[in-house]
Amino acid sequence: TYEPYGKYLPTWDSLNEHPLPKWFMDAKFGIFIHWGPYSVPAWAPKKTTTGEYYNDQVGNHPYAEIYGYGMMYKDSAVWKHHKATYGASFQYDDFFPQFRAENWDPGLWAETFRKVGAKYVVLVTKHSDCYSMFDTKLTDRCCTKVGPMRDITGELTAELRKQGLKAGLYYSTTFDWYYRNFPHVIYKEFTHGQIKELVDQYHPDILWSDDYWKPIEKSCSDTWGSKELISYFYNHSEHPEEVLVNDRWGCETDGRQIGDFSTPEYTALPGIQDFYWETNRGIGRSFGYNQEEGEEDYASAEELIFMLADIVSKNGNFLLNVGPRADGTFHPLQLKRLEDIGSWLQINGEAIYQTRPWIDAAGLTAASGRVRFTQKGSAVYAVVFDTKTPDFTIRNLFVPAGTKVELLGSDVPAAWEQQGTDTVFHLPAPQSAVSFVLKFETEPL
Ligand code: FUL
Repeated sequence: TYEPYGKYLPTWDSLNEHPLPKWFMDAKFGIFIHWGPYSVPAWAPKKTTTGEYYNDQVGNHPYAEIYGYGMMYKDSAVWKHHKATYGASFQYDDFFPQFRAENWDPGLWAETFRKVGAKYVVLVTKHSDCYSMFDTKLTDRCCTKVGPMRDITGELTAELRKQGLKAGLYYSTTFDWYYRNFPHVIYKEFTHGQIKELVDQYHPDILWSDDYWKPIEKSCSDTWGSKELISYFYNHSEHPEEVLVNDRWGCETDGRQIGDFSTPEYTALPGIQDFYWETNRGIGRSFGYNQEEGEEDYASAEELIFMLADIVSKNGNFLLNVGPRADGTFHPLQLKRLEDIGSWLQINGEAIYQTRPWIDAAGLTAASGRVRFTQKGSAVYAVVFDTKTPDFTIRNLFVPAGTKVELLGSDVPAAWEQQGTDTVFHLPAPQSAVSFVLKFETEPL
């Protein structure tokens, strides 16, 4: 039961009044963390049982965090792997004692995330295995009672805040194979109890729900009482206008966009969007650590930097996932990707953080190089990809006379001239970087 409390009522009309916090629009780059007992088997197929690349079927899906679900599907790739590796009688919960986080240093994690340029982190506090990565009174299947014997969420959120990072918490509701056969009312009570624990104990900056995006029961317009949960979260936050929720709440909303931002997964939206959004994805094809994946499965640093610039140019954020190993360390290749993004941001972050979309998101060079635009104050930025020559042309770009053009990270101004509807640039030297940024500043009139 919810007492009427605070400004936000449990109605979409009231919740839709909630403003999008500026810090989120300024942040642009966040880190998602999928870590838990599924990081022990750390396995998902790269190929299906019939040999083609993985597909979306349970047990053949590339997401290693849903291992416990896949192992229940007889003859699936995960089922076969599980039987061969651990034996048919080994249950998912038998992984709990092996999930020990023995080398976990939350201070080092938080420092790493800050150094690679992330401004916020979203931690999975409970995935569909219903193992809680926080201190909960509502179940014994949690990190303070079996496994690490530490409060993962409590320790990490404290360290993130010491580093000046915002702390978001992810919670999976519908995709729960442990409680799924419980009566709906009991599961709903459990979910509400746990989410209230998260809010009261850790004061998240983002509550990132993972539910079906539409109701699972047609007749039910709000499967889990999401409106109550969102209003509870807003109203119980010290600064309700500084926190936010995503859009995965299992609700029928008459076609209205709900929550503060939308969450496309492994994809970017086309063009500049009015409703703020955040793409989430893994470095490879999985969120949870998949030991099958290596260099060839991971997106390159260049691709990831392109995704960041592309998303930001269209009014979004990039939430890039790391899947730590069971002991609490990062795979060196995943860490390297983050560090490469961080090095690029060191020089070019000015074109990303605190920017807003320009008139156009995308452009092309005459040699078909990809260009993404952003703006901040009186400056416009062009993030240029696929271009290693010192002289190149950006098509359909008009640069007003008197504009100062600067190559970020260099002291020498870039020369340019207008040629018809295009602009030709002459950089002091060929660029070796995967991508570079031109900054345009026009004297205010
Ligand atoms: C999806 C889940 O099924 C994945 O496991 C992952 O958590 C992703 C962020 O959301 O819906």
